[in-house]
Amino acid sequence: MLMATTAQWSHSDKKAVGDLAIFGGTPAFESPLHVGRPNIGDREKFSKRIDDILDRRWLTNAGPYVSEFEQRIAEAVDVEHCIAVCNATVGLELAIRALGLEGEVIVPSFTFIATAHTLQWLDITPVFCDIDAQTHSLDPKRVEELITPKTTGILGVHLWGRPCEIDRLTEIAERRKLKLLFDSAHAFGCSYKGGMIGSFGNAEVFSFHATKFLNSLEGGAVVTNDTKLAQRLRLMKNFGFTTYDRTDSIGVNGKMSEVSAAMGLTNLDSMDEFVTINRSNHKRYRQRLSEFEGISLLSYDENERSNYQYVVLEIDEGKTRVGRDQLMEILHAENVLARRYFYPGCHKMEPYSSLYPDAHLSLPQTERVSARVLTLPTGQAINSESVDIVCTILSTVLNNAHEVRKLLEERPPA
Ligand code: T4K
Repeated sequence: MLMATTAQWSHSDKKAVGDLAIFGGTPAFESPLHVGRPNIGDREKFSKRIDDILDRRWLTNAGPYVSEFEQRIAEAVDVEHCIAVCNATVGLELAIRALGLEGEVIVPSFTFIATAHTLQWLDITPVFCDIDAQTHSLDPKRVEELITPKTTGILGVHLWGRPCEIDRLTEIAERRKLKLLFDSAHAFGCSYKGGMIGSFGNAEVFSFHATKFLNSLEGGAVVTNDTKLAQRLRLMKNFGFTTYDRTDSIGVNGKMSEVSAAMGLTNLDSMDEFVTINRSNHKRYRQRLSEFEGISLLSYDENERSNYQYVVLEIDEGKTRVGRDQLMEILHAENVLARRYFYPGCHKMEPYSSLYPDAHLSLPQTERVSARVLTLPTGQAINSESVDIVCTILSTVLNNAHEVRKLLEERPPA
């Protein structure tokens, strides 16, 4: 198991404003504490699988480890078909094409840019829909209002691994005869009303990127209970080949390699350990941060299964006095690389900000939430001591907010 990043301070330090690295103190951590530091399972098991791959000289193209990985993912999320792919972005593109989406697709703007790019890449208009401020996911009421004769589908995102309002989206999609696809990049191992994420809509797409709770170095999977869709996806991810020298339709190279599958299998073996660590870090952050007015930690439903992959703070600057971006700067100076995912929202990034300059007018909650959110490090590389130090830094800042703010404002321009 990986050791946590070395701290230069114990959590009893950093009690005074002058101790903060941004004002000249020594950074709390020698090396950076990342959001998205990979979880890594048993190295011996991984090495043995790599030896097997080399001995077999079967490196990619539907090798035995990819097949085993697909089978185990399908079992884990209780779905009939799993098609492993090289990453979730390509997985989404394949699913969008295989489902025959075109025209307009309704999608949140508050998500990683890949969600919107997969539509635009295929010349489909991403129609940005506002989120619900509580769930951070598509607001079903707003979805309904955005449906036009050109709409062919809804692409929901289970942001932070917390499920969308799946029942309501399913009802809308069925009634309005739309396809329903989920970007489940964050949600492997999570459940909704007792059913595993992966089994909803027409298809769902997981990411197994290095930074994800479960990684296969790079990788992803499309999961579905639709047998015909699964057959189409299998052909499409392998250039459209139906036999050695025949294609019936267009395809691409979306295959997962054997080395990626070996990493995915190794990490699947350790998945329970990863959940336990994330859960315990999350609980520790909650205990330490609950006393601060103006900071709320997004919760996971304890009646469902969750991977607790993200530690997401919402900062209400009116109460904390120190803003989200100032807090991030202070943490970065301490080598705590907090991230403001998914700021500023896809609609404010190119090409969308030029294509849809007025999009912000209908996205008030997206704008509000993306200005308040800060994600903190968690995962196997973070232990409770690191969590305590991060929280001590935050508490020093918040308990001395007026002084900190004044000192920040007095700094000479960079
Ligand atoms: N849909 C959603 C909702 C997504 O969040 C994503 C990906 C996708 C679709 C597409 O999935 P893939 O096609 O990637 O399978 C990172 C990831 O690259 C991206 O996969 C992920 N979402 C997103 C939320 O986070 P960046 O731009 O923040 O990556 P980067 O390089 O800044 O890395 C994040 C942190 O992790 C850094 O502090 C460094 C650390 N890190 C990273 C890597 C790769 C490590 O410590 N070790 C590593 O090997 O996007």
